[in-house]
Amino acid sequence: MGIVNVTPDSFSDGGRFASSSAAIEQAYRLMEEGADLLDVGGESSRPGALPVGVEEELRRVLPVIEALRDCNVPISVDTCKAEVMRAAISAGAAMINDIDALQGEGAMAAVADSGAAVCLMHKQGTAQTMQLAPGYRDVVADVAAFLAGRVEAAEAAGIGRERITVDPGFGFGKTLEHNIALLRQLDRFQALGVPVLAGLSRKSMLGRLAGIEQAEARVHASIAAAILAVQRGARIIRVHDVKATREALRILEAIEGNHD
Ligand code: 7PM
Repeated sequence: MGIVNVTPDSFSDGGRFASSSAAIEQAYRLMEEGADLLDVGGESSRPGALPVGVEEELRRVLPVIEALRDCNVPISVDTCKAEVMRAAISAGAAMINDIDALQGEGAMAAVADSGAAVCLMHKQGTAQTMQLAPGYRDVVADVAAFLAGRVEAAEAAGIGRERITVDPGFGFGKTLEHNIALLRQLDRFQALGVPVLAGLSRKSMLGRLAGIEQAEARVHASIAAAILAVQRGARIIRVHDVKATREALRILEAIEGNHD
């Protein structure tokens, strides 16, 4: 899964067209690099980030989904808002990536009323507060229990298991130690019976472990993390660096079997 961020370039005079065309170019680049799925996001889930309104989020993501709908790569949309989910699915999105795990107002119904797939992600707290004091009894058990509950709720709402993936949400209300435990024991999430998605690309846990300040310089650390995640059963890896990740996965596949 290649990451396509649609962020407004407030200092360019190119306006809306510039930000959506930059995102579309990025999407084509990632498809050429071998992405099987693209994750289009118009709201920053960065810890401490200010929320974006529905209208603004739609203005960012819809032109990108519409431009990509006839490509052969399915489009996921990173959003927590039911209105954005419905509009995105109507515009051709095949999947909703919800860091709120469909707990928001109307979100469960928006996906249930469609044929779209969904990624249910765990996070503790809100974007504003989640990194202040993360706490768990047993991080792997607690996150797995939360995700099991969300899978159950989604199924009860009419979303078939074949449409569901789960994600432990690396960096979302977790200390470095929590993130390490989750990656080390990622195989335990396979017991949930749905594919596991892992998002580790360029994250600060990797920066801290490898001593790399700049996010863009964390490519090699991200590759190592992606390989570790796939070895522990992850089926979808959310990454910025598709080409490098695919090259590394080809080696893993040659040695351990088909992870393509
Ligand atoms: C700043 C901090 C900017 C963190 C962006 C982020 C995930 C996700 C994100 C993930 C799923 C990033 C994150 N992370 N969706 N959205 N899983 N499903 O590093 O781990 O891209 S945003």
